[in-house]
Amino acid sequence: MKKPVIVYPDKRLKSVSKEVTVFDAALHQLLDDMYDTMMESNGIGLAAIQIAVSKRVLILCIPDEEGEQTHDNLLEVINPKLSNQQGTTVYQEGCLSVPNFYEDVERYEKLTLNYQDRHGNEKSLEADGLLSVAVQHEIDHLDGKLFIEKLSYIRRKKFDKEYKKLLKAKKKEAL
Ligand code: Y12
Ligand code: CO
Repeated sequence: MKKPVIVYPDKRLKSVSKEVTVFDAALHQLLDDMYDTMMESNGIGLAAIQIAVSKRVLILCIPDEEGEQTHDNLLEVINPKLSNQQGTTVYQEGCLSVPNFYEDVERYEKLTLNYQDRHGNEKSLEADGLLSVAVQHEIDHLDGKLFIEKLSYIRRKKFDKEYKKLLKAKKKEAL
């Protein structure tokens, strides 16, 4: 079932999520709810904290060459650990918790991701390109960090101004 996505400046987005120790039906339900939420919100990635669940769980569904997001491409990642980070790349990032704002962010180009699947099995993959960028963006959520914290001083000021305006307009709209 689709869940509400919490948005900046909600303080819960700053919290460090907890390791998963139990791989049970409740975890599977969380993963299924995250999938529904991400797909119905047109996202390519989502961390559990974005639906207010403080667990080290994230999902990714990177579009294929035709731009299609298929269930076969769904990656469910629990207790992720990064290693072998190499190179740098710049990608225009967006986040369901920071609506209407997209900015270039520098990240590692390539990395190794170790994680557990929904049954607790240990997995490993090599990532580059958009997958690598999205993995880093989502792991940052588990550590209470948002992509806007990686912007230069000037770009961050621009964001603060634009976002303030947006929140004001949304408040007015709700009246
Ligand atoms: C590059 C690109 C994305 C990531 C992390 C995952 N981020 C997302 O999946 C963001 C999705 C997103 C979707 C939105 O909805 C539509 O476009 C219809 C959206 O919309 C608004 O802001 C209104 C914003 C973000 C990492 C690296
Ligand atoms: Co995000």
